[in-house]
Amino acid sequence: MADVIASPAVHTADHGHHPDYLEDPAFKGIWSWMTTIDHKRLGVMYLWAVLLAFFVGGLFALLIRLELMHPGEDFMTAEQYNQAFTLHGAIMVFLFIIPSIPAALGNFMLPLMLGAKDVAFPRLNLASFWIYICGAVMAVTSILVGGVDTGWTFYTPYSTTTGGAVTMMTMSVFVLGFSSIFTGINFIATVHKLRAPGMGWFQLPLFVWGIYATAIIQVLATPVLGITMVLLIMERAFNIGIFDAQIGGDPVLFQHFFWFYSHPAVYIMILPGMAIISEVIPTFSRRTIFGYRLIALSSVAIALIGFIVWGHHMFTSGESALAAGIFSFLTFLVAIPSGIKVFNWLATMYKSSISLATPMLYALSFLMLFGIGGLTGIFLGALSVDIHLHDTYFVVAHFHYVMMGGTVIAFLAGLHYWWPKMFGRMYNETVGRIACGLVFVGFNMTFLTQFFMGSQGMPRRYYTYLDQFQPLHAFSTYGSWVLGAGLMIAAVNLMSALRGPKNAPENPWGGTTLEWQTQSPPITHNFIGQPAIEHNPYDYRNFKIPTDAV
Ligand code: HEM
Ligand SMILES: [Cu+2]
Repeated sequence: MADVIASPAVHTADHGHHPDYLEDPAFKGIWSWMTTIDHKRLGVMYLWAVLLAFFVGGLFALLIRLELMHPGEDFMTAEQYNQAFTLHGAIMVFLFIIPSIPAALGNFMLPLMLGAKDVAFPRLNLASFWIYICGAVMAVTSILVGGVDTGWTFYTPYSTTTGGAVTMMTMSVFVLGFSSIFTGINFIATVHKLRAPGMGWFQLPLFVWGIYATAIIQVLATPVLGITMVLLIMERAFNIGIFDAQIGGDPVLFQHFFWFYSHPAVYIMILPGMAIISEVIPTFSRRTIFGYRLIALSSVAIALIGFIVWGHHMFTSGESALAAGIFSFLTFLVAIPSGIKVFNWLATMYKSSISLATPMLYALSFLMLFGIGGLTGIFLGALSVDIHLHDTYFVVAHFHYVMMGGTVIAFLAGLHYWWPKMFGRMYNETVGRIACGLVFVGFNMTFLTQFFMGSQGMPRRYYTYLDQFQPLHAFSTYGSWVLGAGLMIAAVNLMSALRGPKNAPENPWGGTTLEWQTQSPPITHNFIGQPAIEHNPYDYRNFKIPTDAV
């Protein structure tokens, strides 16, 4: 790793207190927020929007779980149940999890970590936000004008023949895609062009590498989803026949198009989560990260290999044995760069004095839950096993362990890690830890049971089931209540801190990356003068931990 460039730090404290981005008199009033080109304000606006989407998606999840408490119709008809899981999945994927870390936390932290005043294209950043809002309004409208019952995957031929607001929902997915693409373009240009002097690629914080790899997928894969949605809308409107077998089309072709985007898309969801864990673990282990370069490059490796495994979603769709064999082999390959990250995180903690603050508790939860999610992915990548488990609750449990147990838990780690920096307030640590415990226990109650049900043949997307599954379904539902309670307590704890005084120090956790060299919350233009690279990221041998760090 190249030597550090020594020059005087430009800690804002040296220059007295300056108005922060939240209270800057130059930017007062709701209009200044709606037209802001400040990456920090846009990050915060995305944060509230994705948290609202998570809340709505979570409500649908609790309704699904409540209906599944007993076999047969409890308070939903079969049709309503189909709509509920479709909306749960679509909202959670397109409105919450894809923008959650890159557009909210990434937008706020990326320029700060690079020592820049903003992203490369601030106006495009503002436009991306409003395109996201337009897409969200269209998605919500589709709920109100008939709903969608196709599943979040919109498979043909059902999606081209069923009623409801499929066209409106797929239009909203098409629109949301542009917000994702533009954000990706913005972040790639920012990392290439706005790094502080002396910050080479291997001086970048690992969060930046994760967001950069994610941006590559956002720009390359999302257009494929856009084209797929347009073809589906054309098929519904004009029966052009591309997915209609009766007139020479192929309904399975839709699955290839859809998963060519949606498998890389799962890395748009998990890579930013992994990137947060690479920030939190060295900080609370007070230890230089193990294998910095391998972690950095494994993010890019995951992004690239992720483009060549989509066929593992179609092992039971009549795919040729050769194609299935190749996709199965390539799927195992993805486990290698993911394994490198997990190994290096564990090696970083080995024999270090770990501080169990809330962000670190979530990071440790991530390691366990993502571990289970990743390993069960290997089960599903094995042909003979997947033939048995495809479309069962084993698959539902697997992707919730990766999406919820992985990304959402990492999102919570990042939120608690950067909350003092974003809003200048510390939250109640004890309540934070209790909420984390409830989330961990509730999550495993909800989803661990689903592995057992799935391996015994419980199909997904059914509102009713054989009596033998009732005890496990009931336990899973109780778990979703504990999980919901934990998430609620975490949210109230963070929000109530906003009513308190700005008591957070510049660097409450003793982090080494540049965002901790700014005021809490940061000033409008982030730094006074050009911040300097004083040491490499996570280099605790050359870093003096501030006295007021917890
Ligand atoms: C908050 C706790 C959550 C609970 C209790 C929950 C529960 C469920 C359940 C029970 C199903 C299966 C429905 C069925 O197949 O009949 C499901 C499906 C799904 N969930 Fe979740 N979920 C949660 C969070 C999430 C999150 C954070 C994501 C983010 C990606 C997500 C994405 C999905 C997707 C994509 C489906 C498939 C929907 C479909 O089959 O079309 N869920 N969820
Ligand atoms: Cu996949």
